[in-house]
Amino acid sequence: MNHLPSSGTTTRIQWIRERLPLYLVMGSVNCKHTPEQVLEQAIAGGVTLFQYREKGIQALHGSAYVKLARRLQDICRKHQVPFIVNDDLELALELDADGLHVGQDDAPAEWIRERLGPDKIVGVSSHSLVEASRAIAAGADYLGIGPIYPTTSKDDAEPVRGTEVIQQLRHSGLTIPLVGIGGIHEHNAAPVLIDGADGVAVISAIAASDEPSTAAQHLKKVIMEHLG
Ligand code: TZP
Ligand code: MG
Repeated sequence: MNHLPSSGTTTRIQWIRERLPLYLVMGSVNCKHTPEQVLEQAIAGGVTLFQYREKGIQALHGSAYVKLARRLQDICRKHQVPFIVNDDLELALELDADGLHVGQDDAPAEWIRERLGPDKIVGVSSHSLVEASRAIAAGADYLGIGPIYPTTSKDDAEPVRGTEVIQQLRHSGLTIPLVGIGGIHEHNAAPVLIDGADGVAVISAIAASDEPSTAAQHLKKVIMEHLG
């Protein structure tokens, strides 16, 4: 990944924002083709950020889990796409990943920031203004907001929020980079951006597609039209 600017600077915020437009979140269970193929094709189609999220009943464990992470990280490095780990600080440290994404039920963001230091990206899932404000105070670089629409990719998903929560965060003056997540596809991505997100995070729209590259391209086109 190109160098992440120092914390607290506007260039860092801009750097993060530029990498959020099309954020692929994925693990082996989500993929119609091999995860390596999906990631390669998704990046070719315009994915700007990647999160390794190996979750679910069929998820890999132990050395298979770590080996897949390394292979996907190699692909990201080759294309200069930042590689973020979902909810596994030890893996993020072991791999020297570019960052970590945590949910509200995971380790506290303050602690994650302290352990990773200022030179890594920290993302936090937030569902309300209170959670968002807390995550910002804890040192989050970006927020994941959702589920925007109904999703079948997360077993313990919170209730659907619609894009209103994004509007609410922006109207309250929050300027932190943020992505919407949950049930986002080419046909419903526009309102997420119109209401104030800097990008969309998707699992199935790309990973479960027959043609991840085409799926990513189509999404990217809609996104860029609305990011201006
Ligand atoms: N967090 C909120 S919704 C969700 C996560 C990880 C799942 C998103 O998957 P999909 O397939 O894009 O709806
Ligand atoms: Mg989690």
